[in-house]
Amino acid sequence: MAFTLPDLDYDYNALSRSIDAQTMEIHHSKHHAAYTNNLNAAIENSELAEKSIEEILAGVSSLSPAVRNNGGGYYNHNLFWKILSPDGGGTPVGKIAEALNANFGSFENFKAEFTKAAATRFGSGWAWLVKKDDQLIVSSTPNQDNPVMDIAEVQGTPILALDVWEHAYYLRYQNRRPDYIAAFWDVVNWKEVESGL
Ligand code: MN3
Repeated sequence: MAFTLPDLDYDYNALSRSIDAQTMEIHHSKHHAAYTNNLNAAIENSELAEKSIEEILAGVSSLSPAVRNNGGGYYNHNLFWKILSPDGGGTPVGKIAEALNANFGSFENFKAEFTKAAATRFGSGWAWLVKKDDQLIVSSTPNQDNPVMDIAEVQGTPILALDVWEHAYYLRYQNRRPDYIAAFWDVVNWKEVESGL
């Protein structure tokens, strides 16, 4: 069973208050498609082809760089598209708000910690909100690594993700990663994030 590039739940221009349509189109139809195709090529005719992406990533320490990089790229973007929405943004309410308050003191504290993780990740990588047992933790990873991988510093289930590769923001924001991070909050789908709790 080959992995397939998921369709987005919204149009490429739907998030344009934060992310422009051309960036969305290239990011999904070229970058994410390439990770998907390269992952399939890397696991073809091996026992990995029978596993879920989570199972593959959980054992990635003993697998090839091609599986690590493309499997991570496949998984990470699947989550990223899901936690974005044209109806997103604002201040979270309900269970997710309670969980953020319990773990970080306040939504503003959480936002500051996540923003810092995204801004200070050197080079290409991701910022995460990770569910680990009953705790929520902010972390970041280089390249296409993620918290599902057995090589990650903070391991668990990511419920919020931010891609800070330059391909995610350079057309509109150029070198201004902090502006891209600030705009990201306006399109976060908190209902989807909450579903990961
Ligand atoms: Mn990307």
